[in-house]
Amino acid sequence: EEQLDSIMRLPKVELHLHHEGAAPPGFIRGLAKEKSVNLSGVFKADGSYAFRDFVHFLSVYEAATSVLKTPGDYARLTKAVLEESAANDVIYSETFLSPDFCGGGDVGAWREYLHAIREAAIETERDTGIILRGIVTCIRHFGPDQAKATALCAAETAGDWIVGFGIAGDESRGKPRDFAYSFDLAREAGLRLTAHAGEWSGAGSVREALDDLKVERIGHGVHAINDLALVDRLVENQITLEICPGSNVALNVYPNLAAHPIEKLRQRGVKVTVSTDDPPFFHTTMRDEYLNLARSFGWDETVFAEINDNAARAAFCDEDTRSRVL
Ligand code: ES4
Ligand code: ZN
Repeated sequence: EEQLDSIMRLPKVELHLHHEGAAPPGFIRGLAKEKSVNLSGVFKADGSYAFRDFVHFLSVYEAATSVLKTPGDYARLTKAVLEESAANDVIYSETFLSPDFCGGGDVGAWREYLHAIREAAIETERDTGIILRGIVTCIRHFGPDQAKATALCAAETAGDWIVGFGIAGDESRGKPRDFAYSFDLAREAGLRLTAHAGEWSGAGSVREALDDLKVERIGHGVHAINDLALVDRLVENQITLEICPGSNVALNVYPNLAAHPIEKLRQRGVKVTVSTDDPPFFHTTMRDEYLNLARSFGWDETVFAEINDNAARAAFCDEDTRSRVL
């Protein structure tokens, strides 16, 4: 128990966190009340987020985040999110941000949202030490045209603390290659690349993300375990997986943590990392993730040191920043 306690309190690098998806339900409910927005259907009777499955989750997510209307709202959200992460001993966090939710794809509005988020992050870094970097993310089910607008926003704001470009959303819609233009544009602007793949689709979607989008990290990627030649490729090319075990169990990708392939992938030499995805939606925190992995797989501090080192090395920040979290 004493050992679990010190594992829980280890400093952590988190690479896969959706900025709005980290909003505590009480925060969203409070904003809805202030703005007289009706959020019926978003919450269960106990106050937690209500959803049946992943596609329903995406629509509840959009409804909940519709109360985030101004750069000031995002500043408040950023403080709430980073304070919660810091309370879980997270020292460095990369969050997914979308112009689709922040200004509707207009570059000028997007800049104002980013400025507000950045100011709030600097203030929270001063108070808690936590470092924030941003990954601009297009939404797959909004289609390739909207993704191009997102990539243009990303290219315009690359550098400083905006370090990456990615894709999230409904994996059943479209193909990675439909988004290749946007990823090329982001890469040429100097952004590092990651893509959600292999969460809802099979190992083939991970191959497509690598071949067609040329990403260096994969969000989830857990279904790679069904294709051992692909696993070898991930090992050889040091592709890091942003694994979110609690999210996968909450959304029933796996029935329980014992059935989750994170340990098999790690044993085969894949660079695995641990993140929370949308923590209040999935009733998890970084401390919970660490505790549950220690309990399910018997991971000790040496294993967590390896996991966290993988995350620090795969972080999209500059080398000075990396040296502060290694
Ligand atoms: C997601 Cl678009 C989006 N938002 C939050 N979490 C996600 N997971 C996959 N796509
Ligand atoms: Zn995600």
